[in-house]
Amino acid sequence: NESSGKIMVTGGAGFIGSALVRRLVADGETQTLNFDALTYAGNTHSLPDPRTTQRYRFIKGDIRDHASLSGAISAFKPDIIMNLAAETHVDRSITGPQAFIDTNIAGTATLLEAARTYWETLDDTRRQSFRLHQISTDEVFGSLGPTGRFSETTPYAPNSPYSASKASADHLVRAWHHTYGLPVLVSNCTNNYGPYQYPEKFIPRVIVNALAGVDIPVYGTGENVRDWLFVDDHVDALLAVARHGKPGETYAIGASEEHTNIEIANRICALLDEMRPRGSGSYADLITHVTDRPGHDARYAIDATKARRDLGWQPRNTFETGLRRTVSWYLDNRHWWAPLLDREA
Ligand code: NAD
Ligand code: TDX
Repeated sequence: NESSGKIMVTGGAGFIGSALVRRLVADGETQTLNFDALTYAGNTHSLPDPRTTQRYRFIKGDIRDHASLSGAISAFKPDIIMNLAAETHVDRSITGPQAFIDTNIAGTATLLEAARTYWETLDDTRRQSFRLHQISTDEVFGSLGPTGRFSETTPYAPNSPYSASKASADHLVRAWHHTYGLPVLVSNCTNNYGPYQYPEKFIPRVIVNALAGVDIPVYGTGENVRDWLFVDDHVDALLAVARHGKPGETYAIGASEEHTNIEIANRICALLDEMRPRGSGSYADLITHVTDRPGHDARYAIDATKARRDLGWQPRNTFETGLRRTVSWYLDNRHWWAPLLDREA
């Protein structure tokens, strides 16, 4: 059965994790355990209420805490563990790298050990079918020039404290497979966007600043390119990898939607001009070029041929449709994001 089984999601109160949890709880028969430390990026307002369904449980816990992790794992007995718990904002990794090293590297190592201890106690059938899925990023591959794309065979060359910490985690996951035989999967996805993304990230930052009538900060020239995937399409890919991927393999995920930052800022402003016209002028008047991010990667792009071929995955949204859905969601859900801005002020 596609949707049966028990899935433990770490980091399920974040942007992508909450989209995954909402999907699992809405679909079928899956029992879902969400294990999340609720850092600044974790938000229970993005999640179902555990009191309304038997199929969803939430534990506030830290992946760096071996005792709490192994307690949760041995009580829940997952068939699949999907690790989305991470520090994720590149700019924060530049001003404060230690949390990235602690959660992304040490936390992943702690999770691998807790998962291995549990996995070794399983009977043969369940040992064979168990999966640990590490959710990674295309940023581990470094920066591209104007041409070419990353794929599963691209060597790792991370440039920021964030991407170096994610690369380290991926190497640990690989080693736990090679050394102990733990059935692991890794997926490396491009930039995600969509509802419930914390307004420190570029696309929600543009939307909420425009609506507040304050400067929209574009780093440097704005010519940097990212390859964008709508978050629900990433959730489709994650479930395909977790349920149908081959242990020990990695999957590159992306929709081949490459856009420069300046183009995106202008497109969001044009959508807002259409959906919520300003009194005077265009929202684009707020776009301001600011000091560049140190070590700012020029371009990311993914060749997702393997995931499309081996898993039959394909994105359902174009950037056009996904961006429109995202802008409307932020227009309709100010109550979700406004308190986050107040907290930062
Ligand atoms: P996010 O920052 O929105 O959420 C991270 C979640 O992890 C939060 O709920 C937070 O409370 C939790 N968390 C942090 N430290 C923890 C710890 N020590 N123990 C338990 N929980 C902890 O992140 P996101 O954008 O949803 O990203 C999820 C994963 O996907 C990350 O591994 C990230 O590297 C990866 N990824 C993200 C993108 C993207 O564009 N957002 C793209 C590719 C890959
Ligand atoms: O205010 C801004 N102005 C700006 O020009 C911000 C926040 C960003 N930018 C630029 C930097 C990047 O070129 O926009 C681009 C996207 O920036 P982010 O949203 O910070 O994403 P990025 O650095 O590309 O990393 C994201 O994608 C890969 C996620 O944050 C990572 O967690 C994921 O792994």
